[in-house]
Amino acid sequence: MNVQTKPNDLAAFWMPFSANRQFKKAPRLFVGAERMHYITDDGRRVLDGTSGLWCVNAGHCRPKIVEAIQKQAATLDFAGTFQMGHTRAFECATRLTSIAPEGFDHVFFTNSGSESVETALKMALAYHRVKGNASKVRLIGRERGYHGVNFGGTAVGGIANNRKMFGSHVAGVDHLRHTHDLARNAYSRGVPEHGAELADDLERLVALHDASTIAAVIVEPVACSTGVLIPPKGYLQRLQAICAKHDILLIADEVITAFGRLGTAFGSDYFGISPDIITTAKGVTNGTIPMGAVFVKSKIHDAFMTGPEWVIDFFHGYTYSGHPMACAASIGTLDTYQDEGLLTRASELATYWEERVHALRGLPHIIDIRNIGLVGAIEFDPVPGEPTKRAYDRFVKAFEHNLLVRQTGDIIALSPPLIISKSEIDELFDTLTMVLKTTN
Ligand code: PXG
Repeated sequence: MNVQTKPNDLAAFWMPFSANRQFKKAPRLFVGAERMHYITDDGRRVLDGTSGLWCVNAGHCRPKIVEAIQKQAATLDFAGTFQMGHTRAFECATRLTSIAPEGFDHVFFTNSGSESVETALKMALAYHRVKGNASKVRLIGRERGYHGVNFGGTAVGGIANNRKMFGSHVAGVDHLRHTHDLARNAYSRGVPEHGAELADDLERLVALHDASTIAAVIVEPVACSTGVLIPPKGYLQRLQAICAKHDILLIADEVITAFGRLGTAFGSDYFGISPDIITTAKGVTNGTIPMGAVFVKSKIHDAFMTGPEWVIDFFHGYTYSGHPMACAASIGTLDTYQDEGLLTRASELATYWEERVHALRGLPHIIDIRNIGLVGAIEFDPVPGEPTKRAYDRFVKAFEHNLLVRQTGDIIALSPPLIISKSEIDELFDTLTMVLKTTN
């Protein structure tokens, strides 16, 4: 493989969610990838412990996906889907609904998780309006939630750094309390025991604002970006029941938890919940071509199909909604998931994974370890006065030792491609153990 691709100038690219000046002094650059590994510009093979950014669920450069994209590029490069169509988009939507949880019979295409979230929030508002409940306009998120970076998602999101610079331009937003409870749940294996009652926080917001003003609640089944916060037993069911009681739509933001991450096709399957709308992206194309998909129950979709047939039913969409290349990539991805049983593979590996991640307990500075499906998180006590440094230093050191992990706050998150073998799980944790033992 040609590794002579080091750019000679890093200045022009203003990198997202990055410490640009620091990165450009000591860049970490990839030039290739294959299955479980990235290849760096200096020719090292790095074990991908994060599926890129939680998206490459089937591993890198998989042949069926590569071939589908190549063929599509040479056959139909672009066709819009506003008042026109192309066959790939319909094929892709049908394939997607066939693996979705019961009742999710319709798909609206976007280009990212952020756009899926905006789409779902707007759908929820418009749904109540077409049903004659125009006063239901409030949107409820959760502290420490992440729903992308557009205005709606930023507003319902609950990460202070993502919000504080940008004002608050979406009116009528409130937040549930988060579910992270180290005092009661530290070192839980899988779903923690304590905290289902935190779902009753929604009743508090209903009492405050009145249900007649609330359109939707959006939560991630597992809040991954903010450090893998796993909901306590019964919490999501309780939240769903309260939403149903007050005619509040429940949006499950499954941008990370869909497509096999927890060992089921969707996170909603794992937790046995049935939300009204499910947002996805990332794994829908194995990260190859940007795409998002919002899954909708017929109850929502059909509510829009009541006016004159020639009138546009939902005034929303993107130039690239259902882009042919993305649809082809998604079909190739679904074929790969299906051929290799990847949507359930995490459940087969979960016990082995859990043992290895919890075996890190006792290494310096660790204050909690969490796991679910093929997701792990290690939380550290912060360096006094220097939050995030503890985990950042470990992330850099792991990369130097050919392992890619993801750092968020003082937490390291792990989410390898679902094709990982047991010996690669061993390699991942052997390297990490060495790194955690030898970093201050
Ligand atoms: N919702 C959820 C639940 C997400 O996890 C988004 C929306 C936004 O998706 P886009 O495609 O617009 O980025 C996300 C994205 C990390 C990390 O390391 C997580 C995300 C993105 C980048 C990094 O935790 N999640």
